[in-house]
Amino acid sequence: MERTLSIIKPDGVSKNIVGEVISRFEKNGLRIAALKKIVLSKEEAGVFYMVHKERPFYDSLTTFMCEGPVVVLVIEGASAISKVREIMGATNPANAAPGTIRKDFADSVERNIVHGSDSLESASLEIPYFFSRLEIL
Ligand code: 3AN
Repeated sequence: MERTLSIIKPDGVSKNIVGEVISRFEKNGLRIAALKKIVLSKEEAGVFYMVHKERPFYDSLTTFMCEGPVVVLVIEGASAISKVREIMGATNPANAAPGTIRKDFADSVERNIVHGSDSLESASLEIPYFFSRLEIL
């Protein structure tokens, strides 16, 4: 059993596909262990994406991430980390496999609808960034 952090980004929320994204996780046997809708500050988005600090898209990415509400989720299940990433599709929607969330809904490599932790180590840092122990059921 694994837990992973997912974020439905501001583009996913404004396209009104929160339910669709969650449904794709649930239909693949994953369970929602925690969920909330929040608005990130530029600083909070910046800390979350700190690993990309030196990348040319860091400023634009962190501005995008706080342009509107996001839905953050803890997702639980067998191989949850790799399953969520498979359901999301490749970072660039142009390269994403058919039937993935990013292929179906993303507008660009930056505005790509959804985040999913990329490793056990990232998940173990990202989950407590948003949720306390008491909020994860
Ligand atoms: P993933 O979300 O697929 O793990 P990462 O960790 O490489 O991808 O990138 C984090 C986020 O940064 C992506 N979800 C996307 O929003 C943005 N991003 C990645 N690469 C680019 C790029 N070349 N140009 C603009 N934004 C990017």
